[in-house]
Formats: sequence, structure tokens, C-alpha cells
Amino acid sequence: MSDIPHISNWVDGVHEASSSEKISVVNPANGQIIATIDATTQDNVNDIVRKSVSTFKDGPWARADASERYAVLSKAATLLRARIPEFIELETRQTGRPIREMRAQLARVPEWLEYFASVARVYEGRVTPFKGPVINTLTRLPLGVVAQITPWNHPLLIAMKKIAAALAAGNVVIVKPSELAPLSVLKMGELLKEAGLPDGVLQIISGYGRETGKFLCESPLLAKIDLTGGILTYRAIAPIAALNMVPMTAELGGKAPVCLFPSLDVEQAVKAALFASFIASGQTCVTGSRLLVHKDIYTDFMQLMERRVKELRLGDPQDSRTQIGAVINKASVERCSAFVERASNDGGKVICGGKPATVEGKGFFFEPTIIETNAGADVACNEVFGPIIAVIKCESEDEIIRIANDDTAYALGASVWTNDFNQAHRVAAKIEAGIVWVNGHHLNDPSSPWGGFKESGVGKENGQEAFESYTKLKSTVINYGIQPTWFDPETLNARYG
Ligand code: TXE
Repeated sequence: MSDIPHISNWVDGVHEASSSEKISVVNPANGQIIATIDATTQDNVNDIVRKSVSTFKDGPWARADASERYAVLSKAATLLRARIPEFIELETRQTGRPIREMRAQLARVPEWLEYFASVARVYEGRVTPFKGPVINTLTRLPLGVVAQITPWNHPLLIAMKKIAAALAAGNVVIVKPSELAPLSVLKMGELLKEAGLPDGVLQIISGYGRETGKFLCESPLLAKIDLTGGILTYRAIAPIAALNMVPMTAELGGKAPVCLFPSLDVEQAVKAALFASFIASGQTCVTGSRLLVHKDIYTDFMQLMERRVKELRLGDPQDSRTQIGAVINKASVERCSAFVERASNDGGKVICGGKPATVEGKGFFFEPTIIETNAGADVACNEVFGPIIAVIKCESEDEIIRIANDDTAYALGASVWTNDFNQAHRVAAKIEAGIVWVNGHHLNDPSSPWGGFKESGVGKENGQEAFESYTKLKSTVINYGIQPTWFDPETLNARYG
């Protein structure tokens, strides 16, 4: 018997019997299989959705008091915080990201449970200024059974952002984590059960996107689909969701500009660029993948940037000193190589990096790469999702703003780095992106709405907006003084609406 663990679906409060087909989960830093997961079939998906619908209708969670939802989610936060070291190791193993990044990221994940627990507890409805002796209350109800399709780049963070908001609002949740890095999410079932979540309210199912994910999203019984993934996945799901009248939130790609102005000293500009660009080996939707550098600091910036990028320590993700970990798989290495080749054909100059790498002969790595290019080049407009950064020399503030806004279909994150207070406000106001950071990048908080414009997606994660998007608004109009007289024989000034 193999000693590779199999982690089966979490359904109705237990790990189900394994599916006959299994999918291997690989550590991208050394190519070893670390676990297998289920490949959930269409019949099984349909069965789970049906059971989830009855849990929503008959179950206690949708009708639970806000104070009860608060208690369960806050306890889940406490339990998760106590187990963070175990999750850091697992997340590093399944994503290949450096352990120092996972330590910093996972330490904050319980805050999403705490925040949405609190929102559930304090959320107030409204009473509208309705004319006449009428009270109109607006209340928010859970939607029903919601599907969440989550990615591999920040597996636990992104799943918990969505799970916490949906549970706080009283929904039943079916999560389909990425088949490439599902293991931390699959552990959330037991944790939330221990916190007091009733069985069947959180279902976690595994499988390939094109099969299990597709079967799930095709269900007309869903009340919402929340996707973080690629634009092609959105395009595969959205038409059927529209036909089924299932609303969608979608957090897709990005091509974040990092706008660097001459009031910065060069060292500050380089630190900003390194931070924006190389977290997660560039595999995040807000990666600062276009450095728009003002001509007045360009030469000095490039000199120091080249030196600092060459010094980045690529290595074993479990080593605390490692700064650049693996990319997610072989296909990702190949995509990075193809981008570099196209960039060179487009007239770009590879300043450093540009090649696949291994650590002790193993794994899927790519050298941190900077490419000097023009704003219209493929590498400057399209999402690489790897450690390949386009640098563009810009003549003026206006040119930086124009390139930031016009040369890509994405509009998720952007950062503006300057010591000129007026310029900071002026540029931030003109940049078209769902999130603009001034003298920062990657900054994220459960209270801060997160989501893009244009092809970066629709709707928001985080904040009251995310909570509300998991509810439906009900208007109750209570008449305490108008008699219906419309069809009386003699009516004067009667009101019908
Ligand atoms: O994502 P996929 P991939 C972008 C990034 C990346 C590209 C492709 O540009 O290079 O997408 O990455 C599930 N029906 N982002 O291929 O496939 C899949 O199983 C239902 C940005 O890894 O979109 C997984 O659970 N589900 C992004 C999830 O979708 C389907 C993070 C995401 O995988 C499906 C990831 C289908 N037809 C990629 N096809 C971000 N915003 O951070 C796939 N899935």
C-alpha cells in the first residue's frame, strides 16, 4: 500500500469514501507527490448540490441568530490561529512559495474569520423614508447554496476570504479548491465543525476545473458563484451562470503598474519595485509586473535594480533564507520561457534572469527576470503570472498615467510611489484600477474591498461589499394607517402606490 495520504472530499461533516479516480498533488519545489485527492464525478457533484439545498432550507444555519454565527466564526478563528504553524508548512509544500512569505500571510488569515464574524454581529438593516403612515424595512437574507472556485496561488487566504463572508451571511457553501494546491482548504471542514458549524453547511470537493468545477458551476440550483481564477475560466462559466440567472463575483487577472517618480531616492524606488514584483514569484493577481519609471531616475534605477534582482536568493522554499521559491508547475515554467522569447522578438532586452532553474536538480523554478521593453509589447500588456517583469522608461507623469490606464485590458491593482504629496493624490485619482496603493503595494485587509475593473473581474471580495454580495435584500412595506379606498364609489385623493 502506498504511504501517500489520500484526502477525500468533506461532505455533510465527514470525509467521504474516496472517489475511484484520484488526482496527485505535487510539491513544485521537488516534483514529489505529497497527497492524492478525489476527482469528483458529475453524479456526485449533483448529489452534493441537492443535499446542500436541503441543508440550506431545513438546516439551522440560515436561520441562526447573528450572535450564533459570530460565536462559531470567532471560535474558528481561534482554532485556526493555534494551528497556523502546521498550515505554514503545508502551504509552503503544496505551492512552492518561500516559507517566510507563508509565515507572514497565514498569520493574518484568522482575521478574515474575525472580521466577517463581527460584520454578521453588527450588521444593521435600514428603514427608508417612505411617504405616509408606512414603515419600510430593508433586511438582508442569505442567498442559498453558493459555489466557490478557488486558485492555487494563495490557497488558504483566498478560500477563507470567500468562506468567511458567505458563512457570516448564513449561506451553505460548496468550495472547489484548485486541484494543484487543495490540501489546506480540505482541512477547513474539520476545523469549522470543531468550532460548531452544523454538518453540511461547508462542503469541500476536489477535482479538475474542467470537470468537477464545470459540473458544479453548471448547476441551476446554485444561488451564486464566486471565482478567483483566469479569464478563460470566467468565460467558460459565465454564459451558463447567466442562463441560470446565477450571479457571479469574479477576481481574475491583473497587470499592475508600479509608477515610480523622481522625488523618490533610487534605493527607495528599487525596494518598492522588488516588493511589488517578486512576492510569490510574481504569481499573484496584483503582481507589479509593469515598472513605469520616470526618465529622471531611470539610469540609476536600472543599475541598482539589476544588481538587487541578481542577488535574490532562489532556493528551497522551506529554507527561511529563500526569497524566490518555485512556480506552480512545469507548464508555468514553459509559459515563462515563451514570454521571454516573445519579449526578445518584440525588441525587449533581458536585463537579468530569463531562464528556467532547478534546486539540486529538481523542481519548477524560473529566474527572477527583468526585461526592458516598450509599453505595447506583449510582456508589458499581458499577464505572465511568473517572475518576469517589464520595465518601461517614461518621459513624464502624463505618460505614466496613460500607459498605466491604456495599454492593458486589466485594471486590478496599481501603485504610485512618490514623495510629492500633490503628485500622489493627482496620479492616484487618475489611475483606473480597483485598488490603488500610494507608497505601498500588496496591502490587504479584510475590511478593504478587493476586486478589479475591466477584464480583472466583477464584484468585490472583503469588506461590507463582500458580505452584502452574499445576501439578498428584502423590502418589507408595513402600512399602519392607509385604508384601501381606491374603488369606493366616491374617492378623493386616494393613493394606490
Ligand atoms: O487558473 P484556473 P490556472 C490567472 C493567471 C494564470 C491563469 C491560469 O493569469 O496564469 O489564470 O491559471 C477552476 N469551470 N489566475 O489555470 O484554471 C480550477 O480548477 C469551473 C489569476 O491555474 O482559472 C481552479 O479551482 N472551474 C488568479 C480555479 O478554477 C474551473 C489565480 C482557478 O484555476 C474551470 C489563478 C471550469 N471550466 C490564476 N476551469 C488570481 N486572480 O489570483 C478551471 N477551473
